[in-house]
Parts: sequence; C-alpha cells; structure tokens
Amino acid sequence: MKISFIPVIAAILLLASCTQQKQETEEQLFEKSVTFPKEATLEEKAGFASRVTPTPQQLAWQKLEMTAFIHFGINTFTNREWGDGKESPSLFNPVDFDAEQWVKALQAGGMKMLILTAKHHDGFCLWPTVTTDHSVASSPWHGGKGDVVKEVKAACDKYGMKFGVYLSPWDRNAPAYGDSPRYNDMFVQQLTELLSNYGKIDEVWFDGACGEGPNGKQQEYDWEAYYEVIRRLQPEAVTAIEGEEIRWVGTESGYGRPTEWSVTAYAPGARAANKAINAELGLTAMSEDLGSRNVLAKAAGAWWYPAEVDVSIRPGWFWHEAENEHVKSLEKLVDIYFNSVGMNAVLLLNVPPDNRGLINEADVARLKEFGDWIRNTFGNNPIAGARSVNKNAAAAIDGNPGTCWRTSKLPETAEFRFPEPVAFDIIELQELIEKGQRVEAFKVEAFTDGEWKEIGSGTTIGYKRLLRCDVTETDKIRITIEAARGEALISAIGLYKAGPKE
Ligand code: FUL
Repeated sequence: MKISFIPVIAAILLLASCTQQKQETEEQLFEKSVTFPKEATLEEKAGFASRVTPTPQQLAWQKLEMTAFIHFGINTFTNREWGDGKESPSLFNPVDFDAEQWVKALQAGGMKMLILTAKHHDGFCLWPTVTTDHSVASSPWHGGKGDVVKEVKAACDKYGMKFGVYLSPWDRNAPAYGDSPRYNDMFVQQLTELLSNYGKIDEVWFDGACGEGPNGKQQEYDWEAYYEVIRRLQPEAVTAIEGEEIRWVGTESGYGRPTEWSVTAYAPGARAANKAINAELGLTAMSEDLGSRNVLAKAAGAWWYPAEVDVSIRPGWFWHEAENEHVKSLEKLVDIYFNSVGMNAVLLLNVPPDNRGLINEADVARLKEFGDWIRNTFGNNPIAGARSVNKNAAAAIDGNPGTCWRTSKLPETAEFRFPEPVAFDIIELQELIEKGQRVEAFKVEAFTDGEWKEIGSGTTIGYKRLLRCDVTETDKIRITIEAARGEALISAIGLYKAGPKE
C-alpha cells in the first residue's frame, strides 16, 4: 500500500498548531479585568477569573506588604477625630515638625510607603493651595510659609519611601461643597496641585466617608473627572477605596478575610456603572464573599481589585494625648500582621504624629519592636535547604519568586525533605499572582512521631498566606493543593519560627 505523506504531514502540522492555539487560549491573561462571554458556564467563568492579573502598579503595590497612614492636621490640635471645618487655621502650629523623624520611625517598623492626609473632612489643607485660605498658609507654622506635603515628600525621597496622598472628597469647610459643579472644579484643582507640584505620587486615597446625612449638603462627585486628572498627571499611581485599583477590605480593625480573593466580582471605584453592577449583585466592600464561585456564578465579569487593611496603631486616627497610653501592643500588631499581610492583603497602618509634629515616643518604640519582630521572624527560611521529592514542585523552593510549582491534576501533593529536622510555627505560601490567583483549598502536613499530621489548611493563598501552627519539628512536610481554578502556580514556600513578643 502506498501512503502519501503529504496529507499526513499536513494533518500533524494542523494538529500541532491547534494544540498550540488551545494552549495559547488557555494561557491568555487579562490585565485588570475580564468580561465573561454571555453564555459562559460557571466552570468557564472560574477559568476566566483565574487569568485576571494585576497591572504592574498593582503588583508593585502588593509587594510593598506594609504601608503607613499619617493622619495629621487641624484635628491634631483640637483633640477631635472629625473637625467641623470651623476651626481657625491659627491652631495649626507643630513647632518641632520633623518629617524625617516620621519616615525613619516608619521604616524601622517595616513600612514601605507613607500616605498623608493632605486634607481631611474638615477641609484644612496641609499645603498652600490656591483653592482656599483654609490651609497652612493661614497658620503661624513657619510664618505661613510652610508646606507639610512638600516636607514629607522630600523626606520620603531622601530615605527611599514611596509616597501617597489622602484627599477627602467630603469637605466641611469649602463653601462650594454641595454646589456640585463648583466644588468639583475646586476638588479637581486641589488634585491638580497635589499631583503636579510634588514629583511622583504612588497612591491616591479617596475616603468614602460623608457624615452629611439626608438633610445635609448633597454633593455629586465627578469621579470621571477626578480619575482623568490622576491618569493624566500620575499615570503610575494606584487609586484606593473610592479608587479603581485598591479595595477597602471592609473593616478598620486590622482583620481581613480568611478567604480573600484579589479577583472580585465586586466592581471597583465609584463610577456610576460599576456602582450599578455592585447594587445588582448585592455586594459592598464589607460583603463576606466577593470572589468565590458562588459570586462569580451571578457575575458578568471580574476585576483584579486587591484588599488593603487600614487600621490605626492607636484607638483614634488622629493623635490624642490621652491615647499615648493606648498604643497597640506588639502582640496585637503581630496578630494584625497575620490577619492582613498573611491573608493576601496590604497593611496600611496609621501612625498619627502628635501636636509637636513628631511621631510620639510611644509609637516610635512600638514601631521598632514590630519591625524587629518581623525581621527576626522572617529572616531565615530553612526550606532553602530542603529537597523536593516531586520534580515539578522544586521551583517553589528555589528562592526565585518568578518560578513556580505548576500543578497538573488536582489534588496534587508535593513533599519536601530536610537533611536535618527543622522547627517552625509559621507556614508561608505564595502564588505567582503575575499569572492570576487560583488556589481554592490547600493543606499542609508534617511527618512527626512516625505519621503524617495535618498542621494547617486554608482556602485562598493569593500573593501571600501565612498560617500559624504549634511548634513543629520534622524532617518532612507535604503540601496538597486540593482545589484551584485551573492549574495552581505556587511560587514560594516558607517555614519560620516566630520571635518572642515581649
Ligand atoms: C474614615 C474617616 O472618616 C476617618 O476619619 C479616617 O480618615 C479613616 C481612615 O477613614 O472613613
């Protein structure tokens, strides 16, 4: 029988190109958002959601892990949390103001960015804006020639700290507030000043709070215009809360969700269309579930919209003398760390300077303890000396965050053996989020007293998941990815022994 090779070769080539095409479709990633095809099944939706990825700016922000909030302003001098806008600017006089002291104290605590309340709800501006006299320019500080934003930004630049601004849309001082177009113009101008005159701004934080109530002033914010200014003047900045890149975790306690999806059906920001999507789905930033299959089932799309956990080191957001005694304990901060950074979120820890213009001694000391605890605890990862029994899992322990253990068929277990027994009470797992967030369930076991024992388990991993366990001594551990959306991509595994909390 005579075989013609031409059609056979053509068929092989076609098959190869189909397989390649299929792989390419499967691997197609969607930066920031995806719209599901109309008839997509839940499984298909989960597949699409698994391939939504962060923008480079969202990724860089996530890797900061710990950032700091600075609430400072007229309230620092009036012992209030929400000023009413009627305060005299003459009250603002931080005679020992030292922005470098702030930055050094925050860096000792491990913070990588500083977000300053350039204007809080009381409308007092920490920079000499042309939009209002209600600012530092009308204060006795530096003879009315001072600029807090400028000095803080200069200190951040000097010490290599990222810098962000909080600008409250709600303004209790501006006469234009409530006269929507007029206030929107003023707000756009304030944003323009902040985003034009101080160099690079890494984050813009829009607070959703407004205490006007039904009989108060009704201001329609022009979010489209606000976002446009930011995109134009600081295209690399991420925008938070009422912004489109970073989501409020939903609490101010320091505690995130044990199941935290960075890919949510909850639509970001304050644009009317996205608010309508959330209303339809019945979702708010505080909903318990923003990204599981249950939520995706009802959704038409998904977004990369990762969580930020904002919490104050003190009971209040602003400094109050009486709270010098109530700076959170190291133990509490460590617990917050596990429940924010350790639960796939970025921590935004507020440290309010006092009325001298300094971070108070009590907070400085606590920040240092916290930073030391983190450095001591996470300094040494014995997984580096382990051997992966499973060849494809070796990349998870090679010390290279860009490579990963790519699972094939779930559940899939990887075993790691140590030359000598190791002792740890913290387990760390990371996903390669550059390619999306995928893991839905996992468990960790250790071989002790002649048998495998489960020492930890969870649902989501995301950028980072930390689990605490009893002190475990073992020469073998294994990790099982039980469920995921498609292939799981585990980029790093860590085992650590917690430092003392005294
Ligand atoms: C809230 C504000 O009302 C508080 O004063 C504080 O700024 C906090 C971070 O956000 O919405």
